[in-house]
Amino acid sequence: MGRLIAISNRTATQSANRAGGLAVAVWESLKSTGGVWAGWSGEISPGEPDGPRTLSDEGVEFLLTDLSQDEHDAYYLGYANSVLWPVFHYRVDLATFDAEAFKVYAAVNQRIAAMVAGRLVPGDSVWVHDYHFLLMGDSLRRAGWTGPIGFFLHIPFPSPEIFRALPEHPWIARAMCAFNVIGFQSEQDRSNFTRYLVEEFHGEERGEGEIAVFGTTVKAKAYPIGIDAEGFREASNSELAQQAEARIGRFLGNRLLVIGVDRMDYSKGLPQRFEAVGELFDVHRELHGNVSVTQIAPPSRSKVDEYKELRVELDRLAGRINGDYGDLDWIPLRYLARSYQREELAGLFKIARVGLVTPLRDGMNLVAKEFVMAQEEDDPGVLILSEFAGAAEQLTAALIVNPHDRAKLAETIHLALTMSLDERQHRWRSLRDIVVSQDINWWRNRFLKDLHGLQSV
Ligand code: ADQ
Repeated sequence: MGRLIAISNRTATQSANRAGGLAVAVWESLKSTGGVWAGWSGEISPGEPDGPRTLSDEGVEFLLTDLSQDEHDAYYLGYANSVLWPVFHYRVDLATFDAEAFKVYAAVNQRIAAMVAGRLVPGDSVWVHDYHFLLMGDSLRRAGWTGPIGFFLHIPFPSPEIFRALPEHPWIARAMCAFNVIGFQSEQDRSNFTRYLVEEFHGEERGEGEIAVFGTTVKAKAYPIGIDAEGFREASNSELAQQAEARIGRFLGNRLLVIGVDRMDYSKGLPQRFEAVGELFDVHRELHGNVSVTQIAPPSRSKVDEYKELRVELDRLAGRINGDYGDLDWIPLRYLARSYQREELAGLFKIARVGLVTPLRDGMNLVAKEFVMAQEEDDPGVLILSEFAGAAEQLTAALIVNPHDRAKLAETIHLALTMSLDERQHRWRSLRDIVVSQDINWWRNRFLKDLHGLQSV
């Protein structure tokens, strides 16, 4: 089998970026297949970026480029994070449409394509990741590469009505069809993309996910991403996990722990979650002093204004709940705006009675799967999962909620806190079976099988 070449904006050489599910997943898959990982170095160069740098780590070779200040502002902060991210998460209202930013976005796709194309040899397969590089298939073709190119979208693909809000949608769709295989997190995303091509460009579905459109054929399928399930279980039994358990245990006492762990992002539904927690304590006074909610949410992409506003909003909501109900020896809602190591999170998940995973939109959400793997069979916690997370298609034994329905969410937390051991075990076993059988290797193998099936293109 030829080499695998992965292209993604961030690469795992940047430890600051390892809080993202993308980095964890790609790193795991590249390490096990051996490969090359191309992307942004994380550095901004004062002038035009120099040629690429290479380095290697644990058998993975990195091919990295700096971004110019203009590229960083217009491609990364601009088009990717202030247009595509909000629109693909159904927040057209938050998008700052900017035709100039799109030009820079396209130019960065082309520049990185040229950097990678020069290194490709026949037999290689290219695997492009995420919304930063929607045009990469087309850019690589223009740079002369004729071999297989797969693409995996880690975030949702919106319904056609929302996608059409993007002024550049016809160009993006046409460029995406230069990929041979397009992977989505969920059936919902796949069907949104297919429906768009059918409605807008008279695409024809040919079965097996194949769509004939723009004079070519593209394969669009759902490949729900998994986690390193056994690795996470081990992490939950590690020394660091036990230390984290002991530390939070001193604060918890006999109280039940409800935990949420998310990057601070408006897609994660944190204000709605905090409001539901407020409602829980408004309605269920018997829980006062007996339940502690801890939300861990480290800021990310913090240079974008909406995230700063979100932080202010969360501070306000947590202040209200703790001001109303907190006592000398009880803080109802603890909110920690910082990052923890994977093992520490695993330890916290393990002793939690309830995991709150309630994004307004999420491609998959790996925290839901990690929470499941950290539980112990003799006393498992309950997962509450948003119907708008890709994970909801697989994790049907979770308590599935609409995160906008504050009263229902509050009642669902109550239900989870009072659920019998028998039901908790029953639900958890079926969740565990899915997370274990559909893990990161299952995801990678399914995708690469389809990509490698194309060696002859
Ligand atoms: P993210 O939006 O980053 O990923 P998610 O899938 O939840 O979301 O992955 C987050 C990862 O970061 C998890 O491994 C989690 O443990 C870790 N993490 C979260 N908060 C942390 C904290 N406070 N400290 C340390 N680590 C933390 C994008 C898409 C998702 C998709 C993934 C993978 O938005 O929908 O599931 O890619 O495809």
